[in-house]
Amino acid sequence: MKRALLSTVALFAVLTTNVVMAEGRTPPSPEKIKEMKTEMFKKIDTNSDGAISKEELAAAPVPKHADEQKAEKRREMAFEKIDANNDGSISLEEFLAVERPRKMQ
Ligand SMILES: [Ca+2]
Ligand SMILES: [Ca+2]
Repeated sequence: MKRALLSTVALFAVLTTNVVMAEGRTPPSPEKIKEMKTEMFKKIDTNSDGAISKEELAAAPVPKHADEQKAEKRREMAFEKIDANNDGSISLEEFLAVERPRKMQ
């Protein structure tokens, strides 16, 4: 369970890093984070049906230096973690419910 949570945080960190970098250096407000997450959701939801399928998540970009196999496993685990009602897709609500990674020590 702990490992799955860490993977979610790792995935989320990877996804948000791109957005934060695109947004500049200002620390984002909670509203901004929600907005960013919604944007991110829309980006991953390529067929715009309001839910992220496993396939869509698998197609989401990963950093080039990332180990493909590890990234794949992480995504699998993250998917299961985020999909709170286990219906096989991630709704925007479920996506927004993902906690922001705490500050790394
Ligand atoms: Ca979709
Ligand atoms: Ca779901």
